Amino acid sequence: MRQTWRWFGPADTISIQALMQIGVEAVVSALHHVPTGDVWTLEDIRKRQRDIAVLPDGKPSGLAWEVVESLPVSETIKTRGADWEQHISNYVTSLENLASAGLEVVCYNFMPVLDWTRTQLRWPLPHGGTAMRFDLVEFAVFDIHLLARSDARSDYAEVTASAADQAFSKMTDAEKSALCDNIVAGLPGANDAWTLADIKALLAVYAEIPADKLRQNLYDFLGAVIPAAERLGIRLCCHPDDPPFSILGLPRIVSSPDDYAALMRAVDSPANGITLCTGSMGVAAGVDFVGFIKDWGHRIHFAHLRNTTREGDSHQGMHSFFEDAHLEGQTDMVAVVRALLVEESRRRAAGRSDHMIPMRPDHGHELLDDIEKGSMPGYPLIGRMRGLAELRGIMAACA
Ligand code: DNO
Repeated sequence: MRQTWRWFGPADTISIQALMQIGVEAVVSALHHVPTGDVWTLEDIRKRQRDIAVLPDGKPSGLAWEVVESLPVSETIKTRGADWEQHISNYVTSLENLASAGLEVVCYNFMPVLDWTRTQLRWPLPHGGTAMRFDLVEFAVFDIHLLARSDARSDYAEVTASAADQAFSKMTDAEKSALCDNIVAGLPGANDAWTLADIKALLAVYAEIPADKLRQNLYDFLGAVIPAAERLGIRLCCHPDDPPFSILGLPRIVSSPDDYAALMRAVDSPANGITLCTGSMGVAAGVDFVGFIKDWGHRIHFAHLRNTTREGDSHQGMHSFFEDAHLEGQTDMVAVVRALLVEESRRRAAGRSDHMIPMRPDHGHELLDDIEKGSMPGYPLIGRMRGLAELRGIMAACA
């Protein structure tokens, strides 16, 4: 597998020189400064390529930008809003510019309103490091009391809703605003940062968009952009919903292997592919990753490898979880990597030029100096290095 690393651009506190020392083989990046829906210009894309390939002293880094994560899909496209055609045309222009610059793998997601979501960004672990966590009671505090969404209460088990009432009654103003920020202010790489008022306005729009309609909007988006991707030699790959269940009463339509099977069949083209994210899909109990890779591995263009552990009871598919060490959560990472390596050999035998699947160690605990250095939530240096080192060990042993 191709060992990649997510780099957030020149503002990232981790340098390209550091990636060279880590032994990263290629870089995952995005033009985070471009507002969602606007065109990514060729000039901007080339500048990011240079930032990666050329070190400040002018020497080559030996690294290149190989995966785009993400070219975000605007709310206008997801909701099929008034400027849909303009946004589609901008998306296609961005794909054309990426292809002109030689980029081929483009990740996106179709999560309504919120991209990945956690309630705690630095949950203390017994060993002194920290992990990210999604606590259902805290999320219910946000939904029922801070956002005050009508009907929110009925989405939770009574025991969760009353625990949320209790927790809310004891929270300080600072704790309330920290919880809001964690959920709505946008985690690294999320499409947009919102205010509570924005979220309320968007929820009103989605009140008219049940899951079937959102699924149709996804298929309409793909119907419009996949022919362009095919023409340009681009492999789009949809990232799953994180967490893989409905939140805030919003539909989530790319949460499970079955959702992916439907998505792959709806637009049956290699350009319509998958970002396998073990950490997102693996939050649901009983996901058969090995079977999924056997069935749909030929359409997996990118892999995010990380692990989670579910906590407590589940209600309507929702539950708490935390981000565990890469080899310690509930997903059998050895089995996943082995299955991906088998897929790679199938591709080699079939003569596919894309036989190396780019993978990245997704997220990581904050460990040692990460804590003092104040890294971006989920994206610390040492925690991710630990993850990559462990995954690299599995790859070497299974090769
Ligand atoms: C979180 C990431 C997501 C991901 C997007 C893909 O760490 O995996 O932000 O980049 O959902 O579109």
